[in-house]
Amino acid sequence: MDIQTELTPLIHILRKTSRVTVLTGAGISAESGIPTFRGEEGLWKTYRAEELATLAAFIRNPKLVWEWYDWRRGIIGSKEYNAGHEVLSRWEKLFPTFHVITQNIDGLHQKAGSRNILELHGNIWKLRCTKEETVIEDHSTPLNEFPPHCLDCGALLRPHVVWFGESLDASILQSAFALSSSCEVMFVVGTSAVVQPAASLPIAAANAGATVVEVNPDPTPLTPYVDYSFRGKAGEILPVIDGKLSFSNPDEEK
Ligand code: BJW
Repeated sequence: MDIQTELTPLIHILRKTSRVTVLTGAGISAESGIPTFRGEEGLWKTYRAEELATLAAFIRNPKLVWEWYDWRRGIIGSKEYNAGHEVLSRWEKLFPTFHVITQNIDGLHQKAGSRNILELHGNIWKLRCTKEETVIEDHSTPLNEFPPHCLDCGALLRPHVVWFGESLDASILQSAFALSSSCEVMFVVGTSAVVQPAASLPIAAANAGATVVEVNPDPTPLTPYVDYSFRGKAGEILPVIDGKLSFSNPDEEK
């Protein structure tokens, strides 16, 4: 079935929908030039998560971990949001209740103008004191010091991100599950849906009766459970949905 035909029933649903939640992953930023984690060109092909994205790795070698994050800050800082981020920012004004839950730490949803955002895995522009837990925002690339230290107490600063084996912020996670189980439509955009607990959010939405829509060039473990699966890039599929939503009659405007 071509995308236009498959879209028609979804557009009818979206027209009557007031509560939409979107879960995004690295794939939505891929078209901005930010590497994803998994897949042929993903970061985990070249770098070992155990050596760079765990607390044990940071304790063992904070300088190495910070050099890797500084390199990624350099890449992310030089990139712009894309058409996929833009559509989601527009939808915040279109639907009465609209939230983005992102696994991304790149801040591109905010840059695109989205405001109702939950960052599940933190933000690469924030640094956290390992002693006092205070969080500061710092956009300098490169950082002034490797590893950086807290200006107040001198303790090591760490990236304010969630590494493997670490718990997500409890109130953010609680809100994410609440938004997932109370929405009428959930979009799942650009995530491999393998990392927990984020991957459970669309299942919570489906279990609560939401229509679940996946946008991804590749199938994921979630694909068998979704209602609509659009195989393609977020920056191409989301504008098509957005364009069709703005026509008065989705059956006529193809
Ligand atoms: C496009 C595209 C385009 C390409 N358009 N799409 C229960 C069961 C099993 C394991 C666990 C479990 N609970 C916890 C775990 C352990 C672990 C986990 O899930 N492991 C699995 C890998 C097996 N989870 C955790 O440790 C979490 N903590 C936790 O649960 O605490 C409690 C606990 C601890 C220990 C045991 C039990 C409970 C924390 C997870 C933290 C994840 N952190 C990272 C790094 C963040 C910081 C950083 O960036 O440096 O988060 S890892 C990495 O994966 C990053 C991402 O946010 C996350 C998800 O990746 P994402 O976004 O899906 O990206 P990709 O690359 O995987 O996929 C990209 C997709 O885009 C692909 O599908 C492409 O096809 C697609 N795509 N171009 C649209 N243009």
